[in-house]
Amino acid sequence: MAATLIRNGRIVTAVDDYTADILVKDGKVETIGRNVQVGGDVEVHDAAGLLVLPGGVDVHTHLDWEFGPTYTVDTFGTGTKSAAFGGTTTLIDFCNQTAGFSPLKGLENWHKRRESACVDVGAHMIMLDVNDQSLIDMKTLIAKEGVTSFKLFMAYPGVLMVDDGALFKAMRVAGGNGAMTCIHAENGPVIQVLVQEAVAQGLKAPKYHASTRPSILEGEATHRAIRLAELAGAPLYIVHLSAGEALHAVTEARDRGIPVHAETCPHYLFLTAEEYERPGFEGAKYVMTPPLRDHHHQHQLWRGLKTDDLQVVSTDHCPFCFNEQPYGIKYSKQQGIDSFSKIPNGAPGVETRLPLIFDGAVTKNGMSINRFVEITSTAPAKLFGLFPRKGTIAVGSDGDIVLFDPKEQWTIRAAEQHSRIDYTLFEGRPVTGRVKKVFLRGQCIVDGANWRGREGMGQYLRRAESGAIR
Ligand code: DUC
Ligand code: ZN
Ligand code: ZN
Repeated sequence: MAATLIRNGRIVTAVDDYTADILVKDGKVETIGRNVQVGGDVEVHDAAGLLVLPGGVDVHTHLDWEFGPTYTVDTFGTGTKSAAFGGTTTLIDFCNQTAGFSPLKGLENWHKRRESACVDVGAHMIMLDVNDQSLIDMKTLIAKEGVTSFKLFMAYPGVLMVDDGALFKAMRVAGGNGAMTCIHAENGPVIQVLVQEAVAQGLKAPKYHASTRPSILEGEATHRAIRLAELAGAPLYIVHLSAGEALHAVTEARDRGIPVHAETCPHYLFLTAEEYERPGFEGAKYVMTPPLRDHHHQHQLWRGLKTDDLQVVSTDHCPFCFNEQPYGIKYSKQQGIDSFSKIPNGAPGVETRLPLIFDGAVTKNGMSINRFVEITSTAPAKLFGLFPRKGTIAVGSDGDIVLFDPKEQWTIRAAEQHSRIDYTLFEGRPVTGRVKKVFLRGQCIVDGANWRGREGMGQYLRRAESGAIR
């Protein structure tokens, strides 16, 4: 592969901030220095005036994902292209074990779908059926396939939920073999009661999605997951944390030295449950799980990012079109037009994570650019066995690099994004800070508005041990 030189940029990692040139050869950073000299066969990019950041690492996406009777609308091709335009060069995507089948079979199916990926992708395995054989298969996934994290659901009884005994057994195997347990922490059976009661009373609008999933049930499940992980001796990662009660449980455990980690998502940081009051069926766009919360939770999430009780901002990119598109009804929110309980749970976001967090955290909230890099790239790479290959700019690391203009002002528009989704949660929102160029292993794949990547160029990431920031 040809070499690439990025000149004169301000390189910012989770710890560094300096101006230098970066030479990437054969996909890896070869040299970082001043006035690096190269021959005419090297593609040169001038980064003067721009930030030079490690490619974003988004450890929570659902591409081409089966969820009950629904499917997310992005293929790996479209979802990863969208990620690239948003400055993200690494995804860890969720792969399902189908109940009654081995998780190894789930991985095999996922590999067929991920062949069209344009950026590098790893897999978390969602365990639906925890039994003697699947516990052995977990060890195979860790040792042979580089799948070093597992997600288990405490919500969705009858669809995705596993009981506490299964949760505990899976945690013990994961923790004992160098893997992270990721938990969707909401009390599913109690939510089911609330949903059934609401439906019986004829409450149909999208806003009842939020009122039937109160934050106290996220707090309870988070606390329970932490206690089970503690007993199992397993590191834990709470996905899509939205509620102050849940953060309180994480903070308390971390203060006791328990290896508990958590992510939140841009929608919980910037949007509130008021979105469900939109006219007509519009609130369905905001139906994701957990739901958007009241404003006071946001203060706590920002506090958590500041004090490192929250380590990661990921997207939970789980796109279902608002209107039925040529792909069909099973990919759209319209499935739930008659009842909030049938609205597919999930929202898009993979393309807007970096600009939203840069704007909301760095430009408007005083977060350092180092911390911005840490929560969007370095910490997720470390927690999930990808560091230092991903998550930083250093000699020997992959040449995954983003040139970012911290001053450019622009407006988020769904029509300008690259996902198959037909809306964004942030339509019309002005932001400062924009991705200008993106390099995947040294190759320029995004150049302003131009796409220079291709489907199939993304590599599978066989990950090392997960579960700790070392
Ligand atoms: N949990 C997720 O992580 N994504 C989509 C739906 C859900 O419940
Ligand atoms: Zn979840
Ligand atoms: Zn998710």
